[in-house]
Amino acid sequence: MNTDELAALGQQLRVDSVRASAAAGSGHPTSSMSAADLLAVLLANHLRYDFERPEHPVNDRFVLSKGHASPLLYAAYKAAGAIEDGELVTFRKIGSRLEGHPTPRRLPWVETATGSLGQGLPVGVGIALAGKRLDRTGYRVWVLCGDSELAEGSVWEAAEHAGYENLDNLTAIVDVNRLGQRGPTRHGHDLAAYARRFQAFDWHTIEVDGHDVDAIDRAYGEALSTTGQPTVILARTLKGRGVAAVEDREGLHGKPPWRTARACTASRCPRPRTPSPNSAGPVTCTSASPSRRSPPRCAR
Ligand SMILES: Cc1ncc(C[n+]2csc(CCOP(=O)(O)OP(=O)(O)O)c2C)c(N)n1
Ligand SMILES: [Mg+2]
Repeated sequence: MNTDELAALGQQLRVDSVRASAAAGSGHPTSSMSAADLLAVLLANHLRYDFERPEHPVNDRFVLSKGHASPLLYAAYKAAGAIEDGELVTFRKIGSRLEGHPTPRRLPWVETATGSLGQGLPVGVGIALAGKRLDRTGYRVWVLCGDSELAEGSVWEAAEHAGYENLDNLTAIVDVNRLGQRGPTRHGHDLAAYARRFQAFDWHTIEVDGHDVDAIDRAYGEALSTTGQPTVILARTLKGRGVAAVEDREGLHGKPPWRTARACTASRCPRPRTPSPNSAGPVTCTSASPSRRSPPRCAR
C-alpha cells in the first residue's frame, strides 16, 4: 500500500476499534487508537500471513502482547477479510468469539492468549526460538507491546534471552503512548531511555514517529534486514489518537467510548491482501482504495 492508503487503513482501524467498543459499551478504544498506524502498516506491507490457512507453517506469528487492545486486533481481522463487520460489533457480547482479550481457543489467528501484561514478549521469544531451531520455515515473529507493560520484569527476562540467542527473526514493537492505566509512565515519551535498555541486551533499536506511516514502513524494512540480533521499534504515539476530545489525555484508559464515538459510523473497510506465506517480499494491495471519498468523520 502507498502512503495515503496506509494512512486511511490506520484511520479505518481506529474507527472500527471505536465502533466495536461502542457496541460493547466497554473495552479499550484509546489503547487501540494509538497503535492503529503501527498495525496497519504491518498488516498491509510486511506481515506474511494467510488468513485462510492460519495453521500454515510458514505464516508469520503476530502476538498482541497488550491484549487489552483487542478491538484493534479484531478491526485488523476485518480489514484482512477474516471476519465480517457484523461480527466485529458482537465484541464482548455473550457467546461472541471476540472476547475482551484475544483467545486462541476461539480464534484461529490468535497465537497465544494475552491480557495479562508482560506475557507476550516471553511467548514471542519462545516462538522465535522454535522458529530458528525446530520449525526452520523462515517465519518471523512480531510482538506489539505497551509502554507501561515494559514495567513488567518478565519483559526484560525475555529481552535478555532474545539478545543472547541472536533472535533476528523477532521484532518487538512498543507503542510508546506515554500513558498506562492510571497515569503517565516512568519514561513518558523518552524513546532513548527505552532504547538504552534494549541495547544493553544486545537488541537493534529503531526510534520512530508511530503515526508516520512511511517512517513505520521503513522501520519494519530495517527490522527485516537486520541480522544477528532482535529488533525493537520504539514508536512515539498518542493514546486516543484521532479524536481530539480524548487524545493524549489521562483518565480515559479502558473507558467506554465517548459521545463522539457516535460520529464514527462505519464506512467500508479496505481489505489489504496480506502476502502469501510462500511468496517473497511485501504485498501490493489490489483492494479498493480506502475510503478517501468518505473519510470517517472522527478523522482529524
Ligand atoms: C499483569 C497485569 N497487571 C495489570 C493489568 C491491568 N492493566 C490492563 S491495561 C493496563 C495498562 C497498560 O498500559 P500500556 O502497556 O501502556 O498500554 P496502553 O493501554 O497505554 O496502550 C494495566 C495496568 C494487566 N492487564 N496485567
Ligand atoms: Mg501506554
